[in-house]
Amino acid sequence: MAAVTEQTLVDVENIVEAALVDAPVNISSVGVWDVERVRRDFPVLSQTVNGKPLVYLDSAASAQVPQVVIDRGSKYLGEEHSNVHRGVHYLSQRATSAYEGSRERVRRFINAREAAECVFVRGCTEGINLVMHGYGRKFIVEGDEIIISAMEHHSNIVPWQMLCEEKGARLRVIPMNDQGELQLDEFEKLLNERTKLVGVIHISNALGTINPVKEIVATAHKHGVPVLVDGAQGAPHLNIDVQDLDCDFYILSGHKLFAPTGSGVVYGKRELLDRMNPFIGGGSMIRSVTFEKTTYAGLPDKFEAGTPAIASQIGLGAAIDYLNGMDRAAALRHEQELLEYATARLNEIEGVTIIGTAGEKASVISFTVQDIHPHDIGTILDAEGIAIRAGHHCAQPVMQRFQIPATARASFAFYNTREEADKLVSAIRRVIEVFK
Ligand code: C6P
Repeated sequence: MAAVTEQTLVDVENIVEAALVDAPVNISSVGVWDVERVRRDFPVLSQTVNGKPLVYLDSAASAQVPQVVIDRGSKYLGEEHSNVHRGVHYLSQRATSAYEGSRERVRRFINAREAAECVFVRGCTEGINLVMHGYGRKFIVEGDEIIISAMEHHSNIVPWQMLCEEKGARLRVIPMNDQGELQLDEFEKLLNERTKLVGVIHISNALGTINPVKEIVATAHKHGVPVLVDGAQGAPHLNIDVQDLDCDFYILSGHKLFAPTGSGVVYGKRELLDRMNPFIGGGSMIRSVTFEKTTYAGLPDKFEAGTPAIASQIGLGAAIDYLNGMDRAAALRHEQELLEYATARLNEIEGVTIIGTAGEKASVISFTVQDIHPHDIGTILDAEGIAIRAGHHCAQPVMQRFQIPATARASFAFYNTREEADKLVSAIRRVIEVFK
């Protein structure tokens, strides 16, 4: 690999700036949410499924991708395809510029201090594992404690359990109430001099709860404990400002943020990332290698061994441009209106129980219908062209807390409509008829 000189970095910075100036902006800010107009940006939404117009209510699993993101990926593959950070040739410089331009877009989107604090990973799961290996394995020892919450996704449970097993550390869990809200007074009691990390989900994928992350961070910091926020569901539904939250790590998945799969980000404060061990070893993450000793590159390269998912990460930058080009406040308001509307209409149906009724919720509705298995609900809805998710949502402890095996889950994005909520409600009524 060619050594990265200061001149190369200056060149890349210049090209990145140029790429940012060219960023496409395709939705004007008008205050009123024109959902039909927005839907036309998402080609996948205009198809029929099982002879019915697709009603896509599974954006919490993977959000759909707008045409501008598809076009940006095609442009890279068709005109710029090449490896990054390696070549002195034209194509490699263009690819590097686009890739680093995407990082700068991420920086602005989450308001990180510097782009180097935004490490590209393939998704939230890989991101949390990066922190577990880089931070956890280096700084957590026998007898230490890690605090997570009762509503974590498996990806913010299992890595810490693996670490606890390896190190002889202990996992502590912030409990939640029957509404699916964290009990913060209990959290405060769990913090002590053995606590080395707090890991908390921003928005629960299984319940929709929006957690008061800023407050959780402030409480943990009073005890000198860093906080990792699982932002897989937070970034699509909230404006994220990592400096305001003051979190130490914020992890997000691109495919939930209208970008391709294989993209994602670990934001980390420089002072922590600098002190952490690399995650995986290989090319691109080194300063020098001899058989006796390897020294590592600076941020973010230290954590980006091997050829990254270039097309996907460039797509993430395009998705961020797309979000920046819209009236995001109106989009988020529209999602909240859908949440309220669909919640009220589902509550009208006898036999429907909504799991997760927190005061602060995002547009994710988990529910059960009598004792009908959610997989049956999902299958019947699919026949109507309605895509929901059914199962434990990789949050089995949430299911255990509510003493249910699974839920049906409808998750709404800014491209969904009231009519789609109505179709969901009618279809649930038909499910009940079928099982009568
Ligand atoms: N939740 C859902 O349907 P990956 O798969 O690595 O991109 O993201 C994992 C993840 C982590 N945290 C939260 C809060 C999540 O919601 C997810 C993914 C999907 O709810 C698939 S299980």
